[in-house]
Amino acid sequence: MQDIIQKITTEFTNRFGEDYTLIKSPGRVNLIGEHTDYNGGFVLPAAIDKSIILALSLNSTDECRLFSLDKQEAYEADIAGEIRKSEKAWPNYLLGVVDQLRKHDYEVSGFDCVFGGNVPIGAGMSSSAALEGGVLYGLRELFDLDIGPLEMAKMAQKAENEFVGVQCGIMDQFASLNGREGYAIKLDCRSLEFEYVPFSQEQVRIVLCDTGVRRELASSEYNVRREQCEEGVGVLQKFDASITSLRDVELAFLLRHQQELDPTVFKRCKYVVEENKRVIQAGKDLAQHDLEAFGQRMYQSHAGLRFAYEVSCNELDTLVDIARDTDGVYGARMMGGGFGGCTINLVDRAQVAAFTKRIKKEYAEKMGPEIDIYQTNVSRGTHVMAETQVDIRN
Ligand code: GAF
Repeated sequence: MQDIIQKITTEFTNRFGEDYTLIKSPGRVNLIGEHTDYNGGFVLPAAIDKSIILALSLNSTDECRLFSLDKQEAYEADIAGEIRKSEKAWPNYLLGVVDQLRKHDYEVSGFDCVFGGNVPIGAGMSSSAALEGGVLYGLRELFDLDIGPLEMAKMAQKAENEFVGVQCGIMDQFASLNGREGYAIKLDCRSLEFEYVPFSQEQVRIVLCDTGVRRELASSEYNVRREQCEEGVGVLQKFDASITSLRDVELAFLLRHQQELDPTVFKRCKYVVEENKRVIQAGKDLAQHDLEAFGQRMYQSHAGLRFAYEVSCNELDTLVDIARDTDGVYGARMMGGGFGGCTINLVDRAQVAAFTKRIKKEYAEKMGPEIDIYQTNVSRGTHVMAETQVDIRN
């Protein structure tokens, strides 16, 4: 990370000068609770030690001057009037945030920003939420805006919905902005009430296995899943007007109304209703340090995502199958939106090396390519690292 910080500060200094605020904004893992956030349900994510770093400063113009270190690409946008979407994808993550600030009547004018990081793109670790939250946090600092953490998460989510076009829920932005070192976050995505659940990595490590698969269809299929859930709610509401999301639906009620639902919609709804229950139980398992029980729920979650929600893929299933057969693994499942990206594995600390070796070898034998494996630590959410170049160590 130190080398990335150095590159960003050097690039910023060369392009825009020596005054900047440095923000660190983490990616996230999700222990359990997939595709529940936009259904008003529960999730159990945590911020991690892979981050996007942003250097920002005011420039007293009406221009946003942006530079992506990873792409080695600059972009300038006039933000005097309405904020217009860029034809390139990456500037929209930042412009979407400026647009949200304007829509909420916060005064924002021109700024300079250089950013880059080590959250693998498209791997399901939420590099996009890290960027959105990071730029929002940075602009809050620069313009001294009075925005609370919950409002920030909502605005960062909206930026993605409206400027990037993925109808994501709030989990990723919330986790990135509000993470705490050594804790997972049990979040009620409807009320935004949350509690920090201690997640000690003394006994267990979070290991991410990256299939390397990045599929275009991920975002279109994501939006389709959302619509199917909404269709289900629309039907079920006719039988109980108090239902506003799948969060309100009991399994027995759903089963009673199976015939009224399209079979695919029924499958999707059933998965969500069951996953919500699992998150609540898994939160208790974690609080009681019952990793065995927690891990079993991860496998159940994966099976639901694979067979009922149908957002997994052969590569992810293969990784979970190998993990299940490997000593020292408490649980494994696909993580994030699906169709590629990573599996999350809870692995006994003493067995991590053996696990890594075995999964790399078996995956390559079965599927061909080598996979990337990351060990992660549960870390602090978005924060200011330094106001100038002097202190860039934390
Ligand atoms: C993506 C989305 F951005 C999240 O809001 C969430 O829905 C997740 O997929 C699935 O749980 O990461």
